[in-house]
Amino acid sequence: MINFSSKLLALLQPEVKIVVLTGAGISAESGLATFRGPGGLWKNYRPENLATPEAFARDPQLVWEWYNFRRDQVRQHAPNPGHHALVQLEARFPDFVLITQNVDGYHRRAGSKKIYELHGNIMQSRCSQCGRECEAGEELQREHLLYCACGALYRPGVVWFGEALPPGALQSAFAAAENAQVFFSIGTSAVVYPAAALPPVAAEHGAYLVEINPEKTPLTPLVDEFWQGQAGEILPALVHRIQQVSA
Ligand code: BV8
Ligand code: ZN
Repeated sequence: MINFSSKLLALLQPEVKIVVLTGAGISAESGLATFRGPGGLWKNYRPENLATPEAFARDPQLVWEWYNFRRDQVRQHAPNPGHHALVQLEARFPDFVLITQNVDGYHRRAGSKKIYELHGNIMQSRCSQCGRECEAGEELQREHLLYCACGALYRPGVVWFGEALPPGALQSAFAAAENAQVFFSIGTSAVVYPAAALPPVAAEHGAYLVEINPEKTPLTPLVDEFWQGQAGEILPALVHRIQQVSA
């Protein structure tokens, strides 16, 4: 069990500025495959080779097959206690911001409100020509491909490797990281940029850095506390401990 330090518990006063960055690991206990862990492969393809504009240009049908498979996974599973514990933290701390690399929409589904989705949302589609956006299922389907009313192909509403992140969300995420007093990096391998730059930026600006992951990552040497384990167990325990000390 994690022994939450008195130093961290003392920092977690009601007015504290908390920022949380999550990655695919927080959805692992929901049953969704992570990118780089076991199950991250799909039909022997690596995500990095499919989540690119080049892959979509080369074989849109294959890319859509992968995204439709992942959309079904998202529909079949649900947020887990880790997502719900973050909703409780947001309710307890007014100055709380959640930044996610995940595209599964599980934080919003669990009830989180102040979210910056850096890599988009898999349950949305965007026209590759006119930019029109729609929810999954509203597209015109022909064979395995999805078309916009303008006749062009829809693409999944996510940020692919080599593509710029949504500028608004990215700027807000860095501004939040620079002002954070406590920054949690949860369930991310900390290798995908620019998201992976957020925890070091927070630390450089004086934030107390906490990492939650069953494995060490390139970020681990930088953090103030490394809690080795599953987010779905550690986060509810943290919420419980905070309730105890403030009771
Ligand atoms: C950009 C959406 C420029 C799509 C995703 C060389 C060096 C440095 C950078 C680069 C480089 N070559 C290329 C780059 C840039 C590249 C990059 O960083 N590549 C990496 C691989 C080196 N970045 C980009 O291309 C970005 N764009 O730079 O554009 C630009 C600028 C201006 C104008 C034009 C262009 C775009 C990056 C976004 C890519 N899209 N997703 C989709 O999902 O289909 S990224 C993808 O990786 C997911 O979003 C995922 O979330 C993200 C990061 O992975 P993680 O979330 O960390 O997941 P991972 O599986 O890796 O790790 C899971 C962790 O959870 C593990 O540590 C595991 O131990 C842990 N875990 C497991 N179980 C649990 C757990 N933790 C807690 N509890 C558990 N139960
Ligand atoms: Zn269109």
